[in-house]
Amino acid sequence: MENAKKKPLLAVLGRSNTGKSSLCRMLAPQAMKAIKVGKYPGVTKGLKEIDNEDYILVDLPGFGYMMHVSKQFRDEVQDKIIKFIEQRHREIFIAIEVINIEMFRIVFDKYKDTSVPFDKELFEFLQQFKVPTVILANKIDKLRKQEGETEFAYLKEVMDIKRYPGIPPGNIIAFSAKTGLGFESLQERIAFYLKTKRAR
Ligand SMILES: Nc1nc2c(ncn2[C@@H]2O[C@H](COP(=O)(O)OP(=O)(O)OP(=O)(O)O)[C@@H](O)[C@H]2O)c(=O)[nH]1
Ligand SMILES: [Mg+2]
Repeated sequence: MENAKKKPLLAVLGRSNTGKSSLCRMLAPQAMKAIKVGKYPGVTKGLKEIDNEDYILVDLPGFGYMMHVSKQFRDEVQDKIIKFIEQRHREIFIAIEVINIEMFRIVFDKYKDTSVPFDKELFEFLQQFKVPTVILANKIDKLRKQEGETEFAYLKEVMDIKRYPGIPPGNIIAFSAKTGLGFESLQERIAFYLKTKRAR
């Protein structure tokens, strides 16, 4: 038990309904039943920690709209996510920020002229704490090949990760929890950061 507590954390973050829990199921198939997945935003309501051999997998609720809950509950959930990052960032060996690439441009462009859009804000927040971060352009299977490439290029351009020397270009991955596209690249990144964390 004592040992389990010392395992580093893999945190899965992002907006609601982007496929965070679906990704967690891929990473920990043995815990499939304990991880809820659903069609509406707001399925995951609390932080779910799953012991996954070398690390603790943390499936978090989504930022933004949640169905079937009050605004007060939603605000509390969002507070919890922020506190989790602020208080436990040293334990996180990798954060995976999951984006729904099908919707990314629409949501991003809506806010880009008036504020820092949320997806970028979350990434920057994690960088303030120097948390190694991988961005997944999930649901790429929903777009035609050409469109997928265009949207993925747009994501890379606006997230502008090259401003962060600690984050290599390979940390943005075109992904599909449905087809498994990108899963090998992600696993390579996870193994890399796990090894790096151990060496620290
Ligand atoms: N086509 C497609 N659907 C996906 C993919 N990943 C997830 N989904 C679907 O998207 C919906 C939301 O998935 P979840 O994994 O529950 O998303 P979440 O980010 O955990 O959602 P919240 O917990 O509500 O924030 C489900 O209907 C999934 O089956 C994907 O790569 N492709
Ligand atoms: Mg979820």
